[in-house]
Amino acid sequence: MNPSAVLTLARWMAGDFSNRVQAFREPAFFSQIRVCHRPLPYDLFKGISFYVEQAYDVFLDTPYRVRVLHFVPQEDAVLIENYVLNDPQPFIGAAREPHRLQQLTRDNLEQLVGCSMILREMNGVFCGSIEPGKGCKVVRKGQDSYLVSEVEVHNGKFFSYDRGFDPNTDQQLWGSYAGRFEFDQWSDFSLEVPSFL
Ligand code: CYC
Repeated sequence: MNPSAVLTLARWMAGDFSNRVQAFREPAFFSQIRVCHRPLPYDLFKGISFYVEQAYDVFLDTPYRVRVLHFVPQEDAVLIENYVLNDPQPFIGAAREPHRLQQLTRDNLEQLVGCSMILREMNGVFCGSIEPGKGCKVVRKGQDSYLVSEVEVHNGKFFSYDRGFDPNTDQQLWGSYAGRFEFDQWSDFSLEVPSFL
């Protein structure tokens, strides 16, 4: 993917997002969730990366998913590697207090193998899914699952659809049963995205 498209994707993803509209429309199916993608300093990976907190709106201070995403440009796509923090505790809340992210170093990060997303641009939209192979293992409530994830990124909103499936029966074990989450941008951090790759 050409560098300017990679930067456009990063700028569109940089922000605080909420599915409030969807959660009010279909409260039985969608909790109200916030996803905050905070750009990290260029030097961390010598490239584009984000610190991510995903939380129930009512428990914003205790996110249920804290990750780092690293963009790896490819010939005609961008690979987004997903990382966990070995010690997330000192960083909780830093998505909205970005000066604290200066303390984040690579030795605190562990890549989730098999869990990279592959995104391509089509007609001014970025679409992607988990890398093939059913290799993204997620253990929830003591049960093994593999992740199927799809994402679509627009200017000002994104859609995501994460589900876990049983490795033996391919039955869905967790995630949305009513289609994708629809997130609208509430804050814009695009000016914090590095201006080069
Ligand atoms: C897991 N969500 C994941 C994983 C990926 C993504 C790759 C597996 C690795 C991990 O545990 O982090 C999704 N990663 C992405 C997307 C991008 C990316 C979309 C593109 C930018 O780089 N997910 C939602 C809903 C919510 C949700 C709002 C309710 C279904 O979009 C939850 N995602 C969710 C959960 C997990 C997950 C609960 C498993 C985390 C775990 O328990 O380990």
